[in-house]
Amino acid sequence: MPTMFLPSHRISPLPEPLPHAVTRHHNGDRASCPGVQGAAVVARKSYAAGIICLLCLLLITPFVAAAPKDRQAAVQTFIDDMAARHGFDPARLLGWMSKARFRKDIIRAISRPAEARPWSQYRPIFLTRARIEGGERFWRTHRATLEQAQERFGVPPEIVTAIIGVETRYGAHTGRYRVLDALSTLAFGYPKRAGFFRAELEQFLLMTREQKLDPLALKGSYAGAMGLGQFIPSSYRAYAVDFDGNGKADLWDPEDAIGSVANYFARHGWRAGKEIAMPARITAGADPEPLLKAGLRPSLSLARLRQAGVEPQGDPDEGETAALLRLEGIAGPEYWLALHNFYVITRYNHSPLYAMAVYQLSREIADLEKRRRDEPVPE
Ligand SMILES: [Ca+2]
Repeated sequence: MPTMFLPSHRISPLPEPLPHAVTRHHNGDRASCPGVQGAAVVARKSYAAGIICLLCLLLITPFVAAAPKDRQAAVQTFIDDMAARHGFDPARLLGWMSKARFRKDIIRAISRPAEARPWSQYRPIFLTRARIEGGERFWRTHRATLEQAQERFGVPPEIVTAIIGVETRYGAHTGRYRVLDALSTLAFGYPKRAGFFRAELEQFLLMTREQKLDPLALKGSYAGAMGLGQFIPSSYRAYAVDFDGNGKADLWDPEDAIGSVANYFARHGWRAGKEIAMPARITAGADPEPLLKAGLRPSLSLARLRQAGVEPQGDPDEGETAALLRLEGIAGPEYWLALHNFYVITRYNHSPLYAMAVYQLSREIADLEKRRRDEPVPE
């Protein structure tokens, strides 16, 4: 059973929106609450602090049983820090954190070693008939929004659609974990990535305040990624846009998700109308190893690649630079030129297999969309 981080001593309704520039000071009315292992609890009035302490004491038993002392202390430090730096009401924060549940299944999920699947096994997960059909349907349903996103950000519909398809099957699976549970569990129960997830928890609380969202209500992946495009909180704050203009960037809403994914790509340097990747052939006797070691950044000129025996199987723009990739395909090694826009896809997820899956899915979706548009089938 999931266990709590802190005792619940206050029912917190929707977060009270606070302008994030405002920092509240509590000089003079800081009261120490022994119920939270000596950690300070800030209250505006001393009698309020007294009531809080009393409630802490009343509810301490399940908490002590549930959470190690160092975790309680880390949570309290986090609360104090959020109050001092961002002007959050500490009692409200304590209310939220007391409802956060420590989930061992999240620790297990993140601790699982990443499987190094070869491309031959990775590709069939994403390049399925259902996902291609789903992409064409998503495109048809959201055609106007996808076209607006292309106009504004230069990112084509098939790329935005493929990202949303790979991440969440077009919104069908946006995550079943409460984001507050996921981020709290990883921030305070997974030392290996504690710094990263504490920063994401901070971003999450800032984001819910800015967007007037309930931090207890939002769900996402076990790592706290949210919405159709699975943005972590720092990305949400940096790249989410209110694309339908209703005053809120809501990444569970397809229109806002489409605009936000396109914005993410634009901000990471997507070049409109440019190629992404193309197959390459290695001429007999050539040794591609040194070129493969150059990494994912597109740092090799086409002249250098040709000189080393790499022949692009396409018509690349001669000004482009590329990286050379080797993937273990069903029929043996496949070589690919990964161009600048391929590198941009890896800014969304660093795996070259991920980027290749997105690229190939985008091509399949675009082909199907074109066929259906040319020859509409009766529904
Ligand atoms: Ca919106």
